[in-house]
Amino acid sequence: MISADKKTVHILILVGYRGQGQGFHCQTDTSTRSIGPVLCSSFCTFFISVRSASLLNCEQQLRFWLLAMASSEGKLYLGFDFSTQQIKVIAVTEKFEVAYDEHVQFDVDLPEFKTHGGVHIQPDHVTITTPTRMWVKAFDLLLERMKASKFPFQNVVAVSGAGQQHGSVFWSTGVNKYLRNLSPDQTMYEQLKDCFSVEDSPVWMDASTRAQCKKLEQAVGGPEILTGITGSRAYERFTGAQIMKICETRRDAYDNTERISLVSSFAASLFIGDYAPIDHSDATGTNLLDIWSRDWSQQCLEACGPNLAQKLGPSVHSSEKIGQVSDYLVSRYGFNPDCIVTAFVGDNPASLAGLAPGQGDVIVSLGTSDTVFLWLTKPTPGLSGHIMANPLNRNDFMSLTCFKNGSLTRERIRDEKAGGSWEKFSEMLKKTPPGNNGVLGIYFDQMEIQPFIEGEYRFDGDGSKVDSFPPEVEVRAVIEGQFIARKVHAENVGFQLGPKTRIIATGGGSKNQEILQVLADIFNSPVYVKDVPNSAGLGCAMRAMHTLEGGNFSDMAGKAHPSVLVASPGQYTEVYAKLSARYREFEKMAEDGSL
Ligand code: XUL
Repeated sequence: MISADKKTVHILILVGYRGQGQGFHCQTDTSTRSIGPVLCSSFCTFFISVRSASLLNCEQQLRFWLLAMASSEGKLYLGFDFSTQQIKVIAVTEKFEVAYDEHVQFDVDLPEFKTHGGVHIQPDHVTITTPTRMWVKAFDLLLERMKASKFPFQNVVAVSGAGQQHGSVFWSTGVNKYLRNLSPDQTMYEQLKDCFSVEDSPVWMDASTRAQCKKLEQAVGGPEILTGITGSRAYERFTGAQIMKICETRRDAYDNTERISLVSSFAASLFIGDYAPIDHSDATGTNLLDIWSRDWSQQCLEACGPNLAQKLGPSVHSSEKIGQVSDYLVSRYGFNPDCIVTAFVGDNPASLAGLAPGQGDVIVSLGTSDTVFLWLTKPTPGLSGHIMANPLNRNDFMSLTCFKNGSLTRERIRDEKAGGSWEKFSEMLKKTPPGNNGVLGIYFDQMEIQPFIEGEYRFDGDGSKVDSFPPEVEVRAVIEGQFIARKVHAENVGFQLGPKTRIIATGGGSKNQEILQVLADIFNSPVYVKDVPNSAGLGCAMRAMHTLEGGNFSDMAGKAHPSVLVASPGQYTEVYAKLSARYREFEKMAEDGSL
């Protein structure tokens, strides 16, 4: 029952025993929706008054109800995501229900910093930074919002978080004493705003370090050798080249830096009230960590700046407990002093955790650009893609390969050949056989990352170049061409198909059954879908839970968000082996310039 006066909505929820997994109906003036699962096993009544809640929708009401339950008895786990445009927080209960979420959007909530999309783009268009102190102010604001909504901080038993990868924070010499002795009477912003030797943090969008990348590769003996040590050749956005640039162009600032954090370990530092260690998975986004030993590589450190090992501090595995929440957070917000903090990680490793794969799984995220994550045990680092430390399993790896031409290209072909309709597109896809009678189409509307080319390339069954395909053939060609490329690059970094391989599809493109069938046929593996909004934040809340409670992460998290089988492979191994070999030849020709 819900009654409302102007400022307050009273929600009276009577929940009877219905067994776990069943839903209940939540009714508002505008909607009646079924929401589940219900947690209670006996009759219970909650009366919650929510101020200014006329805008509350059904889901929010349920969350406050879950929150109310948690305040009286339950444990909560928090996952933060310090991403490019906002900071988000998600709280989950022991049974993985999302009890709360909140965010601060930099451009909207902190307009005084004049960011666009959370960043400043300098006039050269390649230098892209974020004011470091804005992140501190945003964090204060987020915690104040949580406090204002009566968030039960005392119930939080474990916290972790993620940060946009590669971004760096430079702490001035001697400032750790401020971080360790924050006064609960003031905001963190008031106390930390002048603690940074470099005021504008380089972020992952920065591409201003071409010269430093070349130097780093040369210093270790070439791009292949750097890849063999760190899992990636030198990339402009990676932190090693960014640090080298600061050392070269702002030597005073470099010398006055006591600690360099990544965005993830910087955020963790605000939680523990001390410099936090960098976790292995995010450290593999710096070109400075040896992926095999998981220690900083002396050679790479020396190439990027003096005394760098000291400035970076230790690195730890992502599942490690790095401390407890600070006295500041306990006094100012009412956190439980025993609440543990698990190492913060990069957003991509955090998403891997949120999607809860198992060893050997392949995650294919079909979005504006397509990203393939692999859980690898024996990687073969190559010049395309990145090998990173696996955030879940200490000795394993993950790979991350991004393809710029994803759903926008699929949508263009849908618009041109299927009148803008996915239904028609699917019908057309069914009219052509798997393997498309040997034709191969490659569509790079934008300059692709690997191979580094643009344009459309069509080959008939004999491998001869042609100008066009019939509409149905084109529809299949775009999907097959893209997925064959995803598979070839997965194989390049060490992916080996096995009888237990599962493909987990996520993102907008994972809604189309026929497209997923092609994915299953090409990878010769079953395809599952998982719909996990805010996978990075959720992954961190689950990682925090795992550090505290132990056990097998994949088992634990798999229960939270079971994946649903949507497509099983047909028998097309040979057909696609031939097409994959032809795609490899195509990439070789693209590299030689002989296309
Ligand atoms: C990964 C990368 C981006 C950022 C975005 O290498 O640069 O995905 O992590 O936050």
